[in-house]
Parts: sequence; structure tokens; C-alpha cells
Amino acid sequence: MAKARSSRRNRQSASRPTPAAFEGRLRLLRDRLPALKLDGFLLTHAADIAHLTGFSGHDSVALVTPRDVTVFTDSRYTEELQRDASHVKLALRTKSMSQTVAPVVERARLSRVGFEANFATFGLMDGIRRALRTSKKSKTALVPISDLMQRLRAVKSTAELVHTRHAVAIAQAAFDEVMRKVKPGVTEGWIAGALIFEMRAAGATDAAFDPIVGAGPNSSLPHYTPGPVKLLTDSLLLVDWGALVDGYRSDLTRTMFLGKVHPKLEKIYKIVLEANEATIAKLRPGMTGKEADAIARNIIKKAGYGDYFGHGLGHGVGRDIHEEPRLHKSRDKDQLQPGHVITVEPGIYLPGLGGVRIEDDILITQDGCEVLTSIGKSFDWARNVLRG
Ligand SMILES: [Mn+2]
Repeated sequence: MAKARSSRRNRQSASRPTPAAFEGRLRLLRDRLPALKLDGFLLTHAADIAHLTGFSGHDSVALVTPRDVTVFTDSRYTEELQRDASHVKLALRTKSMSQTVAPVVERARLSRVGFEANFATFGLMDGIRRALRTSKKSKTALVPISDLMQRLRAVKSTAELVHTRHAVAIAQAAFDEVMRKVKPGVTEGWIAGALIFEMRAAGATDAAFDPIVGAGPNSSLPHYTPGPVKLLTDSLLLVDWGALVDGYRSDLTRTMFLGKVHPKLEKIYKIVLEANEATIAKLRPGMTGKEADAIARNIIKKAGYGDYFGHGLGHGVGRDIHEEPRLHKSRDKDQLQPGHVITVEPGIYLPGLGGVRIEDDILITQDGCEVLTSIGKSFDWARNVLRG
């Protein structure tokens, strides 16, 4: 018992943001409300609530007003809330969530309350709306807003970057450990499970997402689900994985060869590597998501594989595995800013033969960028890393 208590204290002092950090984050949200003519904001996405309060429970809702923050949760989470977010008000849910939230919104006499349109469920918002309507006094309008919190969370503080760097370090160490054991006959599922085990054994909360491990031709499916498929000699292996550490995620991909390399796969490996490196060399604040995407896409197009690179170049990564900003041809206005953490992950996928993707995590800085990931990626590395 005593031991558990002291380790909890260690963890808190090591990595918990100070109340001042939450005040700063809340101020950024509150500063946006007047322009949107809002006097309150409802949060339903666990990552947004954790970012603003420190509370990381699920099935919870938070109401931010200019004066205070209320978290609506149930008895499973009350101890956690009091421990991690003692600066917020607790509203214990005993009835449905909508019947718990509505009276608090009403008592606060709010006229326009925003909510994140991309995360709130229709069921919850409709329930709150109905509960408010049954009360004669209430005149509160619920207003859908897109990507407000996503944009606020996109720029990372130094304190947040400590967690991201830690998530990268744990993912990379697990990769090194597991790849030493990979040899012909090992299955995709074993590799995926071993990566999760090694990351958790090293202190990660979990994997950042279910690892994608594609052996041979399976590597041409960008979001393949690994199974009991054995890795054969003279084939390739694509691994896309990351760690979740203190609420922050990393996201990497490497493609490697076992035995003889098919000349066509060698060719696309070198093109994808050039696209990855040329893009990273040019990333800087002020560049749009479309411009960044175009650097990699033009290289792949010129080499004749434009039709085999279907997804966007990359995405923000933080509390969510896919978040703002997006590096995509549709993003011609949003500019990269210092503090953005993004992935750069060009790929070429040849159905029936195999796919190559090389993904790094990048921090946008004042005058360029910093590559957070440091695992090898040269063709020689890819050919030699699996020695089994
Ligand atoms: Mn990714």
C-alpha cells in the first residue's frame, strides 16, 4: 500500500502539468469564445478534456464557461478526478448524461454553448437539447463548432514535447528489441504482439494504435490488420507502430527486406525514401499542408508511381493518433506553425507485390524542423536490419 502511494507521487511530480499549465490552456479556449458569440463550451472528446483539465477518464463531459470548469462523470472516476483535476467542479452523473448536463447549463444561464461537431454524438446533444426544452426558463442554444480544440491542441508546448519524445524513444527501443528476433517463420501477429509487450514493459500506457504488420504482399494494404501469416524469406515486411506515453502518441513506419530483394521493390523503396527525405529537408513554418504533400507527391509522380500513393502525406500526432494539422492536397490554407508535431509518411503500394512506406515524426521549429525519430531508413539499413 505504502509502496503504491509513493510511486503514484513520483509519477505525479515527474510528469503532471501544473495548475498554471491548465489555466493557460483554458485561457486559449476562453479567448476564442467571444468571436464565436459563445458563453460556454461543451467537450465530449476524452483527449480535449484531458488537455484542459488533466482528467483522463472516459464517458465524461466537460463544460467550460468564462468562470469555471465542470466535469460530468460517474462514480468509477471520482477518485481519479479529485486526484488529477482538483481545480475543476465535479458533477456526479446518476441519471443519463444529458439529464445531468442540462440542469448545470441552465443554472449557469448560458445563451450560446458550443460543442465539437466532430466528436459529440447526436444522441447526447439531442438529449441535452430536449432536456433544456422541457424547462421553461432555459433559452440556451447549442452550437456545433468544427475543430476548435483540434487547432488549439495542434501547437505543442515544451512540456508536451517531453511526452512525445518519450513516446518516440519507447517505440524505437521496442522496435530494436523485436526486430532482433524476427526471422523467416515468425508471424505478423507475433511481431505486433511483441511490439505492444515491449512498449508496455518499457512504461508505455499502451500502443498508440494497433500495430500494422504486413508480411510480403500484405504490405501493399496501407491499413492492413496483422494475422497468423508467416514471414517468408526473400520478402519484405512493413511495420507501422507507435507508443502512448503520458497521453501522447508516436507513429512510425519502417519497411524492411528479408533475403533477396525484388528489383521493383528496391526501386520503389528508393523513391519513397527520396520523397520522405526531400520533404523533411524543406519543411518549415508557413508552408501549407498542400505544399508539403506536393513535394513528396511530385517525386513519386515523376517516377511513374503517382497512382500508387493514394493517401495524404501525413498528419498531426499528439493526444490523438490523427489530429491537426493535415498534410493533404485539400489543405491549401492551413499553414504549418512552430510547435506542430506531424508525420511524414509517403508510400507506394503495388497490389500483389508489396508496399513501401517510410514514416517519421517531425517537430516544426521557428526556422525549419526537427526530426524526432532516429531509426535507420537507408536502403542498406532496410536490407540488413533483419538478419534472422
Ligand atoms: Mn501515421
